[in-house]
Amino acid sequence: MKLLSATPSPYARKVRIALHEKGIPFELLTEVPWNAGATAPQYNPLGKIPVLILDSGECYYESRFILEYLELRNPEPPIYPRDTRLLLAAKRLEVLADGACDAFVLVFMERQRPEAHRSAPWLARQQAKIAAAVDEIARLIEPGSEYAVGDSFSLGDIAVGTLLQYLDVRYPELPWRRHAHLEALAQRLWQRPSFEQTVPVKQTVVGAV
Ligand SMILES: N[C@@H](CCC(=O)N[C@@H](CS)C(=O)NCC(=O)O)C(=O)O
Repeated sequence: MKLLSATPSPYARKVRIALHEKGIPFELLTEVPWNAGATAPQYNPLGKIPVLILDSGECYYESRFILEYLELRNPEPPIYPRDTRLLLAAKRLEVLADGACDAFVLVFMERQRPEAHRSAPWLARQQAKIAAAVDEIARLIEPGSEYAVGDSFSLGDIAVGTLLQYLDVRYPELPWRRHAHLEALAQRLWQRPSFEQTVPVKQTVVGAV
């Protein structure tokens, strides 16, 4: 199978980490989805990466849906906790982390505009969402726990570890490290080979979007 990806994308990274953790071989196709000529619309009507392209040509898009596909088709090792309470807790962390990334994508696009055309209230609105989501993630994760939920690596770790490193690359002014237990969790997660091999790298968007 192939994964259509972008180097800074936290959504694509979630999938890359899951593929790595599950030991599933794949070919990585990288593009800048915002640039003219991006191939994402050929595979995903929504025109977004990540897209998982199966050998049959069937495509799965939307990171949460791709992760569900991977878990259903390749249940071992699990990234979805088997305990319902822990599964819901992990999915809540994913909702918050994805939502913070969504808000940051809006900030990023707004910052692409000439300064005079930027909306300060819009930027503040999105930035407040990111800060609130990070604070809620910090509240939900027990200080001192080795993993985001329960006692094993899961979707919750993928979502939170990915969000925090994305913020470091794209939004370093956010002081998320004031949550010391999040910093400790992130440092542990980032040492896993699946995180080390997928560190986000900035891309340059060419032209107006
Ligand atoms: N909710 C989607 C978000 C994916 C997304 O926003 N991808 C961005 C790159 S990080 C993209 O491809 N944007 C191109 C566009 O919207 O045209 C997911 O989880 O997969």
